[in-house]
Amino acid sequence: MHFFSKEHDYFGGNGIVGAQIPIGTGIGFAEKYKGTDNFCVTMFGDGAARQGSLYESFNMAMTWKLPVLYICENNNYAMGTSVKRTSNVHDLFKIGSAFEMPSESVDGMNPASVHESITRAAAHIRSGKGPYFLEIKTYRYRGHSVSDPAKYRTKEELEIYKDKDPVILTQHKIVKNKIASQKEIDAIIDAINIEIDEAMEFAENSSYPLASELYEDNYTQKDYPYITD
Ligand SMILES: Cc1ncc(C[n+]2csc(CCOP(=O)(O)OP(=O)(O)O)c2C)c(N)n1
Ligand SMILES: [Mg+2]
Repeated sequence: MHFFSKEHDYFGGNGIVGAQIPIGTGIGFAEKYKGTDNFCVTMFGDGAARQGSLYESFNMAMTWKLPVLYICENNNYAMGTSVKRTSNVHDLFKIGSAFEMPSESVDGMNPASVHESITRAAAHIRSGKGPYFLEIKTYRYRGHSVSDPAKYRTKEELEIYKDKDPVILTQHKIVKNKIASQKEIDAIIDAINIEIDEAMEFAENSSYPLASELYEDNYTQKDYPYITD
C-alpha cells in the first residue's frame, strides 16, 4: 500500500479507499496540461467504486477529456461485503454510462482479454478523446487480510475460481506453446522466492527508523524543521 516510485512514475496505493481516484484524475490533468502523450492508469477495487469521489472524478475527467484509464478490479468483495449488497448496480462498467464514458467489462481471468482491452483503451485515450473505464472481473482467493477468515463465501465458489486461475493457466499455455519449459518457470519462481526471503530477512534484521524519519520524503518536510529525535 505504501510503495511509491517517482523514478517509475508509480504513485502508490492509498489507505483511504477510493482516494486514489481523484489523485489519478489530477495526474491525468497534469499530463494534459504539460502536453505529454502519457495517461494515468488509476486502479481501484469494487468497494472503492462506491465512493462519491469516483463520481466527481468521472464527471470532471469527461468534461475536460482527461487522459486517464480507470481500472476497477472487481473481485466480488469489498473486504467481506459482496458487490450485490452495496448497490442496485452490479455490473460496475455501467457506472461510466452516466458520464458517457467509454466503458467495458473485461474477463480478468483471461490475460489476453485484459491485454486487448487495455490496448484499445490506450489508443482511445492517446487520440485525445478523454478517459476510458474498464471493469476487470477477477477473484480474490484469500481473505482481504490476515484477519479475514473469508467465511462470507462458500468453498464451492472458491473452487470454481481456482480452476480458472490465470497465473496457472498462463504457465500451462507457456509450456504447451514451448515458450519456456516448466523447469525454466520453476527456476524463475525459485529466484523470486529467494528475493522475497532476503527482503524479509533484511527487514527483520534492520533497526527501527528514527522518529525524525517520519518527516522525511513528505511534501511537508520543510514545514517541520523543529522535529528532532
Ligand atoms: C474511506 C475508507 N473507508 C473504509 C476503509 C476500510 N476498508 C479498507 S479496505 C475496504 C474494502 C475495499 O474494497 P475493495 O476496493 O473491493 O478492495 P478489496 O477488499 O477487494 O481488496 C474497506 C472498507 C478505508 N480504508 N477507507
Ligand atoms: Mg474488492
